[in-house]
Amino acid sequence: MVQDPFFREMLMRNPRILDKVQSILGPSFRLLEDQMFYKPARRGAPIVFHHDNIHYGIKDPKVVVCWIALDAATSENGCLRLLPKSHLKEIPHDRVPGTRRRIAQFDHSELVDMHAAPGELIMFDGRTVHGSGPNKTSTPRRALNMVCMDPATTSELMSFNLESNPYLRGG
Ligand SMILES: O=C(O)CCC(=O)C(=O)O
Repeated sequence: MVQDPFFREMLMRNPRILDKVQSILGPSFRLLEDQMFYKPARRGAPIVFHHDNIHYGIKDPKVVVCWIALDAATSENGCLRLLPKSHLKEIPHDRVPGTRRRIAQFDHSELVDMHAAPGELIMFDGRTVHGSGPNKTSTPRRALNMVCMDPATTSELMSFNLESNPYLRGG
C-alpha cells in the first residue's frame, strides 16, 4: 500500500493518525509494514494469537500497530481480539513447525473483543497479544493496518530500507 497514492494519503500522511503515533514513539518514526486484512464472507479464516514483535523478530519494544476497520468489526465477523496488559508481561509463544509463525500461550478467557465501526482506529503496542476469529457472516470484514517503529529498531528476521520502511515523521 505504501506505493498506492490513495492509501499513502489515508494512512501514512494522515496527521490524525501520525500525531497519535508521535505521542507514543516521539517525533521520529518509520513504517515497518502495512497490510490489508480481508476476511471474505463465511470463509474468512481466523488469525492465530501472537504479538507483532515476535512475528517481526524484534526485541526493541518500540512498535505501535494502527489497525483501521473498513467494515464494522463484530464478534461474529472476526473482530480483533486483544489480551489486555499483555505488553507488560512475557507471554510464551510456541513455534509452528516448518513456518515463521508463533502462537501465544495464555488464558483465552481474558481476551477482549474489539468491536469497531467503519473508519475506527485501534492502536496497540507491538507486544500486545492479539488475533481474530473466523468470519461467520454473509458480508466481508476488511481492515488495514500500519505498523510503526522507532527508527533504531532492528530485527533478527528482516532488514529495513528507506524504500519499504520510509520515515513517516522526522528522519
Ligand atoms: O485484522 C485481523 O484480523 C488481525 C490483524 C493483525 O493481526 C494485526 O493487525 O497485526
